[in-house]
Amino acid sequence: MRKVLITGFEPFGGALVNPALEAVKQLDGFQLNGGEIVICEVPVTRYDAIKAVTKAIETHKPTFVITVGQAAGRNAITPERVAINIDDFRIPDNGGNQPIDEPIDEDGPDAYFSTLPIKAITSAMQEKGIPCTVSNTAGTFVCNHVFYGVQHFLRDTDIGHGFIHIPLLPEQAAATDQPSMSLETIVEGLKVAAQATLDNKHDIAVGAGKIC
Ligand code: PCA
Repeated sequence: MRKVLITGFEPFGGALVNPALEAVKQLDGFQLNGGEIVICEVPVTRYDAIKAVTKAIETHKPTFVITVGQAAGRNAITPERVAINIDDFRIPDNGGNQPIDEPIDEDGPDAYFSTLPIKAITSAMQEKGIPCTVSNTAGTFVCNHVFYGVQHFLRDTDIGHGFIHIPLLPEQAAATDQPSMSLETIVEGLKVAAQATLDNKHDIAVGAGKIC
């Protein structure tokens, strides 16, 4: 049975919930066509976050890993294309760390691309009526940090990994002008992402480019 490890971050920045953690809690043990979802909770703390995911990889021995985090301001589920080798935290993480322009790995390459079929994932969600677009930046906070660190850890393996950002929940956005998405839609979207990952050994050639 192939396993897809889906990880979710704890709340950060003073928030009481993180939609990523709420969503993955509902995905534990979900049966895919030809696989099963396993989950893990990840601290929003530099390096501890990478360790939590690599420990879960060693425990579960998944075929694929999908790391998931919240992105305030996004109006769709957004599979990330690229992780960059930089920590530049606008706010302290949950461990009080606030690096500015420090490399995540001094000896690592500048960037890693997602090894998930991000276009196939995006198309599969859109076909189900779930708003989903490819993102070309995972930021420079703990989500990008984990995306980069896990890609680096998996660089010589055939385990696929990528990061998906999700919007705020309606209750988080209620008193703001931020976009949001229901937990039900986010959970469904991540199930579709996991299934599309299992179903697409190679990504599909669909344009998702952006002009600035
Ligand atoms: N989002 C933050 C870190 C944890 C999370 O869920 C980010 O985008 O970096």
